[in-house]
Amino acid sequence: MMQTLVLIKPDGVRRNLIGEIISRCEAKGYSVAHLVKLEPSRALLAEHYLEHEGKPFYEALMEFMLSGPVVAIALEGERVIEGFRSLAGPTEPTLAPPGTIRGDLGRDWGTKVVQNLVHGSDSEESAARELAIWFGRV
Ligand code: DAT
Ligand code: MG
Repeated sequence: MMQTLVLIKPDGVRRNLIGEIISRCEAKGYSVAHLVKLEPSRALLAEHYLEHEGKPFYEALMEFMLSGPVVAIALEGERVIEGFRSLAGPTEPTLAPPGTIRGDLGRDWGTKVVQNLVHGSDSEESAARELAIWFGRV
């Protein structure tokens, strides 16, 4: 069965939105295969965000992701990779359509890095890579 990596970022955890976000995934019909709340190391985050190294927002992104606990979820179901991206909505919460996680629950807080509550893998290759980083072989 297909899986994707979902992260509830520190803003989502701080705002007590873990249940709300997981509810939306489950209501859509996807299942939580694995779940852990943790404070990731800089090394783990550097591996996760390899593609963004060197970008102007990279350091702010790392600081934000290190600012508190996150929840990592292996979410499961047919076409769940694209399905979760659709549930999450586009990167910019200001422009994300109502009905999406980022559109309903997020906004611009004037920070250097966009705080948008969730991460979702963007392809089968990313999902395999990211699930291995966060969950190893489980
Ligand atoms: P997504 O999370 O929608 O896949 P991404 O992978 O391009 O977006 O970027 C990772 C995160 O970095 C994103 O969730 C928010 C932040 N980010 C992306 N582009 C940004 C930008 N131009 N300015 C500030 N933060 C940005
Ligand atoms: Mg991405």
